[in-house]
Amino acid sequence: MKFTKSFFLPVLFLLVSSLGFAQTEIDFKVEDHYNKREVVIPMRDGINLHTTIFSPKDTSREYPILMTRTPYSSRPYGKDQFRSILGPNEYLMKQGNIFVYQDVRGRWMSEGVYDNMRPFIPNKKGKQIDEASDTFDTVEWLLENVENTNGRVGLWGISYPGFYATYSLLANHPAIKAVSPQASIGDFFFDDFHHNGAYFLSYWRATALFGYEKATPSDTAWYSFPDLKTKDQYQFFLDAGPLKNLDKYYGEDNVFWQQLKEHPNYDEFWQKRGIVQHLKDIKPAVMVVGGLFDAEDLYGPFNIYETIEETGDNFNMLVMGPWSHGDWARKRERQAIGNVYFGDNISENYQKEVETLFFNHFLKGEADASVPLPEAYMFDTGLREWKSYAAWPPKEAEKKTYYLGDKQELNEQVADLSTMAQGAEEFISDPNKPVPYSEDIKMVFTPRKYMTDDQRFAARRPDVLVYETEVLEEDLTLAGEVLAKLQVATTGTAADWVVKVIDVYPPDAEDYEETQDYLSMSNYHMMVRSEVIRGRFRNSFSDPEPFEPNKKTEVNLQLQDIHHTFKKGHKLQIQVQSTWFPLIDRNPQTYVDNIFEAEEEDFKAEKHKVFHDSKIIFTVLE
Ligand code: PG9
Repeated sequence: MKFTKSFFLPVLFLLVSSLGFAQTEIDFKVEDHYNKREVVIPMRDGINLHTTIFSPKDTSREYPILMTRTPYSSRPYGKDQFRSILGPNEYLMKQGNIFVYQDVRGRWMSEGVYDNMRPFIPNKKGKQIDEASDTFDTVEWLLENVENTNGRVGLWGISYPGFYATYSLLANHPAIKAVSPQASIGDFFFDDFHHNGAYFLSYWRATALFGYEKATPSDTAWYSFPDLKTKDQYQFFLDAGPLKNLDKYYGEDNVFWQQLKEHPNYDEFWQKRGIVQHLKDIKPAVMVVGGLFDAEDLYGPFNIYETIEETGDNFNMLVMGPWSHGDWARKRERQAIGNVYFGDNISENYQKEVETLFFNHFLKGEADASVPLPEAYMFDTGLREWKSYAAWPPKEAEKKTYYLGDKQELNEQVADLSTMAQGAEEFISDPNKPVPYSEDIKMVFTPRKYMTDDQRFAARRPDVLVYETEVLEEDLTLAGEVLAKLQVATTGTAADWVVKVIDVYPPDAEDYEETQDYLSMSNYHMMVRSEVIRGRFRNSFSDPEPFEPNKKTEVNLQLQDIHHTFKKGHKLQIQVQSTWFPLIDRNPQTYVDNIFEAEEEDFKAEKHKVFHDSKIIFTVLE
């Protein structure tokens, strides 16, 4: 945010927000307060998009339009079928807005052909379309055909709808005044289906949801998920063997599965589908929202916020809470992820005091710099409290280097780096006995709980290296990115590298209500951040290269930002491993051009080394 504005005072912010809310009714029924209208809106190329409009029955005043565009359907369809809640939260619903839900092109009741992460076309000609032109044409139609609008439009969306909200920033429609991309996909090579080139095998079932085309508008699902006849995801995917064996579940008609297989590198196919690169000189007010433990889309929120911040002078803020994917939109008294509890009413307070304030200010209010919201509203997941910053990462943060030292110690100081550089830890990485990413057995649509799960099960495996500090004598706050600069070698010609940042709780840590029975928070190894890079992409995501066997090689891996205080009495731990199954697919560890075409015999156990001059560079707030 570049506005010069009054210094942000938390007490002002809380005061304004508490005054802004009429007593909400206890039992609010949408159909008692809103009229529903279902229309098809023609786009410039003649394709009709199914759009549902909810207008307040009270026509004594004007309202902004708040819209979301989704590939997941605007259900329930039918004039007298109503959702239980409209909009991003119940407060905005009860205060009165015009809410619009649209099936994006090629999905559900809309016409056209779907294109995953449809590429943005900067200088569209004639009837050329993309999601920006579809948004522009929709806004034009709504302003001309919906009564009681105040002429201002806001958009919001979580995950894929967050991508379409982000995309709306490129529509350049003057009526679009406020956009909140939430857990937005930024780029499918770094969000969801891949992380730094490693294919997320755990998303394989989701390919059914996005891969099949439909010929006509449909109010029922035209796709189905494969019946794998087991709930044991690790065993299923291990028994399946090389990725090519999964073809028996998806045919040529699964367009997205074919695209995933044909584009294993960050080639033009993926590059042109990334949205972050286009977010320059943005005009509408933006509030980027995400979860610090969001397993699906973390790259998106941080990189969308950062790119807008670097290139625009609009109001642009970041909110990152102790949330998994989309938690902030749910009302849950106790906010917990897996075994770890973070506090009460965190999502409700955010909805009431941040999200509603943002949209009211820019869609109904002054829409200027006076908005009492901070540049970065960040939850410290170690202290379990919110912090407000004038910049993200905080300008006062500094880089601090730790080494993956001898005796698997995580050292800030090293005596003799040249000696260190000769030493290394080594382990056998066997793709036929990969490190599980979780102790959980069940097949899930997309894994989430592992983001805070206990990592002791991994720490006790010989193919996981563990480096940790002494018990901390004072709090250590990480606020920003983590950069792993590994020095590695392998007897093979290909390898993946996984780095995990772990908060080791003290032996006397108390259990939470949510802590699983077989576990205890005593000595809990809480995952705080984790990331993987497919080693072939260490120098370029577009031009992969093999490792030279036994040659010491640098592999740099950027982990997504952290905002976590490792409290006095805890330990900071780093784990390094080369398999993470079946979160990601197995690397054969023999270099092949395309792992989707690897053969059984390509998969070989290899000896990997991590040298002691490998380092982790943290962003630390003193
Ligand atoms: N970004 C999420 C997702 C995309 C593709 C597959 C699975 C999940 C989402 O839109 O929920």
